[in-house]
Amino acid sequence: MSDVILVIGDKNISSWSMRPWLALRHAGIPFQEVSVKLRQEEKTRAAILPHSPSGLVPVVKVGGVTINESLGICEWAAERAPHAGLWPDDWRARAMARSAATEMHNGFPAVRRELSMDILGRHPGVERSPECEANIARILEVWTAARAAFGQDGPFLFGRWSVADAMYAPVVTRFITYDVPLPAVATAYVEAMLADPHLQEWIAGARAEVAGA
Ligand SMILES: N[C@@H](CCC(=O)N[C@@H](CS)C(=O)NCC(=O)O)C(=O)O
Repeated sequence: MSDVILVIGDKNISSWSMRPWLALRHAGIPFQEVSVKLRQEEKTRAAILPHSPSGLVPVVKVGGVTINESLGICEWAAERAPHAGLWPDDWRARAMARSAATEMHNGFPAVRRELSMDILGRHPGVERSPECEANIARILEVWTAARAAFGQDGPFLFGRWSVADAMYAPVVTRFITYDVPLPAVATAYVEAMLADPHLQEWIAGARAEVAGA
């Protein structure tokens, strides 16, 4: 049994959980998965707190420590599996990938608020505020710049799959859920992400959880 425990929320809606889960899968790090049902008010908090003093998921428990924050977990995964290449090799690409990942981690509040993750849902008619449109435009700018500068070696933002892709995976599913019109470069990226077997496994897990709810 693995010494790594990853505590996550519901796969259909927990965008923050999806990111490190994908990173651990891509890194080939075995882990025990513990799932907490979100949006149950005090019950959710009571279920999370024994695992995570921050009261939030995702969290990794390993070696007697607790690692919270999705990006912090991805960084730990990159260190734990250095040969998995969770960050690009080239320092320029790596710097840009870190910048893209952190911009996602603390940015795009209108996208997060107005287009909340609902992988299996389809809500094409949802109105978007100007702030949300501006967030979307900036995301597309980040994707386009990454693909143009470093996309030669593969279909992901920096060619090979990286933590930057983990951070934007929930945006990919949101663009589908809310039927956001995309330029060709973004459509190709979305298709590549959806073809990723690990993302497919996560989506299948979401389907199973929703069916069993
Ligand atoms: N900045 C945190 C955000 C984590 C977060 O907001 N998690 C949500 C679920 S996606 C949560 O735990 N909510 C607790 C609740 O719903 O009670 C991260 O990057 O991990």
